[in-house]
This record gives sequence, structure tokens and C-alpha cells, in this order.
Amino acid sequence: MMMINIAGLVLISLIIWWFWLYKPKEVEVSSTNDIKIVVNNGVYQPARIKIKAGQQTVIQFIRKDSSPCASMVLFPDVEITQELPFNGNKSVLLPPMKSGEYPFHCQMQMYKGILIVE
Ligand SMILES: [Cu+2]
Repeated sequence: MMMINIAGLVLISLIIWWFWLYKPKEVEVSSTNDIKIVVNNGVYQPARIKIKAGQQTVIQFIRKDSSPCASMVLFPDVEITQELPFNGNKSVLLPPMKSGEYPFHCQMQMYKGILIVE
């Protein structure tokens, strides 16, 4: 009985850690071309991307996580949904955007990133 309780506690704290406490390492990229994001271990890396307002941007996603969670990336504000091939690269073309912050994420929002347009 004791063991089960401990296992339950560990599980609960893991869940809390994952959803509320864990912050992906924030790496900022400011660039207009050759932006690459690696999708692995539950994080986009980098997860903060600075791009220029008013011009098209191409971001290349490199997916290394085989879980179905990683198989899609969504940019809800510009209505882009892109499937990412496992162990492959996929370029996503973003239209010119106004300055602001635009989140992007997987379909379940476990992978999270933000585009900073300025
Ligand atoms: Cu997901």
C-alpha cells in the first residue's frame, strides 16, 4: 500500500512539474533566414524566435521526437498547420506579420514556442 502511494505521489509531482513548472530553455534567435527549430524531448529548440515584421520568414523544423505529439506544428494566428515528418525536415513559410507575439505549438500544446515579430 505504501509503495503504491509513493508511486502515485511521484507520478503526480512529475505531472505538476511537466505542466506547470517546467520551462523550456529559452533561446532567442534573431534572423530572417536559415531559422532552424529542433523538435525533441518535449521542447522546441529554440523556443523564442525573433523575426522581422512585414516580411516573409521560413522556419525549418527538424523533428527528432517520434511521439505523435510532435507530429504537427500550429501557428494559430496565421492559420498555419503543418505536419512534420519524423526524422525529417519541414520548412514552414510564414507570411509577413505585424509586430507582436505569436505563439506556436503542437496540437496538444505540449510543445510550445513563441514568435516575436518586431
Ligand atoms: Cu503535443
